[in-house]
Amino acid sequence: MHPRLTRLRAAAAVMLFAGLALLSLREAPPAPPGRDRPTELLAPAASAAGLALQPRPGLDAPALVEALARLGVTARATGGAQDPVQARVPTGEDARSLARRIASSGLAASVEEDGLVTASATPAAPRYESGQRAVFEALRLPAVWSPDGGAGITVAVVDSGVDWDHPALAARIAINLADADFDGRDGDASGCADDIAGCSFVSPDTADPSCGPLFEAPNWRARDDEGHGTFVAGLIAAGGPRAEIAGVAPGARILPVKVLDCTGTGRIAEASAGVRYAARMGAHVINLSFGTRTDSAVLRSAIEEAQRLGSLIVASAGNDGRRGVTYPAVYPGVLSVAASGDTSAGSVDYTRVAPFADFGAGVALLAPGVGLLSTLPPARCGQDNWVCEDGPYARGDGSSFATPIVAAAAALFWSRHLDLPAPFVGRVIASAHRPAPPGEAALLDIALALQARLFEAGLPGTSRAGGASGSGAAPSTGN
Ligand SMILES: [Ca+2]
Ligand SMILES: [Ca+2]
Repeated sequence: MHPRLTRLRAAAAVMLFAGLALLSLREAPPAPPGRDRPTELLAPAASAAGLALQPRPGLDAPALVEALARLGVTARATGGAQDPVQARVPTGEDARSLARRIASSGLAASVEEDGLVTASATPAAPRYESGQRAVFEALRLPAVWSPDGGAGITVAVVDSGVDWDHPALAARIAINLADADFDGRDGDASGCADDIAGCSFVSPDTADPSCGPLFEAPNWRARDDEGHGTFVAGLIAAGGPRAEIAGVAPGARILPVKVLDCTGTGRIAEASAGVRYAARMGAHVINLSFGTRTDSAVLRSAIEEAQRLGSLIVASAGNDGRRGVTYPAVYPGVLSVAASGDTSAGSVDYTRVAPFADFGAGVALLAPGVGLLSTLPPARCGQDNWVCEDGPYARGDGSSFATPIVAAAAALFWSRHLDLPAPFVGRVIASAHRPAPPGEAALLDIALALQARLFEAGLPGTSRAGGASGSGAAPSTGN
């Protein structure tokens, strides 16, 4: 079998057509500033120390500083007459209120939070330059990447498990201290006994007979005997001093949830149980790099419950190279992702859909899904066409692997706006892309996502912390 086909297997395994589910995501991007308002106002965080202002045409920076002083605002020019001006947020006023005040004065062409671009850092991981730079640059990620990007966010990888001993992942696993006593009981009512680091829902009764030792599900041993889930996890959050690659959101935590067996195949019931568990555990983002061609009331209900509990679901659109996508990617509110990476011109063009990826109006976003470098359990190197490159790292292709890039982008954005509810985060990410042809998805633009214009989009009054939450304790951060 062609290696690529093998890597695509998990996405195809648990695999109808529909193209309407994401309308709700696509219909309401954050509102752009109205044409009648000359000042462009980008959302400042309430806690921002300062604002960055672009002087309006005809007003130079020193004149703007003087005019602001008359409004009681301390400001300084950063350079030349047409360079930006920094305004300090006065004690007793929040950044948003100050931004609105300056915007309504008409003195500035634009007003925004100052400081978003200061987090810039090039990943120092040894294999970044040779193995990842092209992908990061296609995503416009390097300018906003940081080693703690995604901090405070838990991403559930509902997949074949995760190798939690992997040097690039060991420090990135969400640890559940509420049931870490190994007494055989489900002490925190999470639905899984002693689930210190995730849970497996794969049962010996339904797994492929070729799989190794399996335990009665649910079981805390969410180890990865396929490799697919570990590969997904590395793309999201690989990091730490021993990591040789950089995850998109290395500050995020991974919650391993095993629903696919050693052949990358799973059952609807087990996958649905895994989704429900992830949501109960407080996962902000749930990554589903699998799909089925059959609509399922059970799976749909699990997705709805997870959304009710406040999770954002990101799912793979499938790998059949045709128009239309798979379940659960088409369910309402699910962020559906297809792989990009057109190799027809000899080099990889990440702005175009990959030849094997499903596409069409149901796909919210494209993300790179060809030639990706990520983590693999060492025991899987050389097995089933996984080819490791000098250590427990391998290359993979597929919409399965484009999906976690979008999940990680959601983690990066959410990490900066922790009080936003999942549907809002989903709308911001779905609208952060390169220009798209009518009716088609386009490549995710992470820098754009992080500069999203929240102002006027209306910050909802609900929050994850204050809204409905699961009975299970949220995973705490382990080290
Ligand atoms: Ca226990
Ligand atoms: Ca438990």
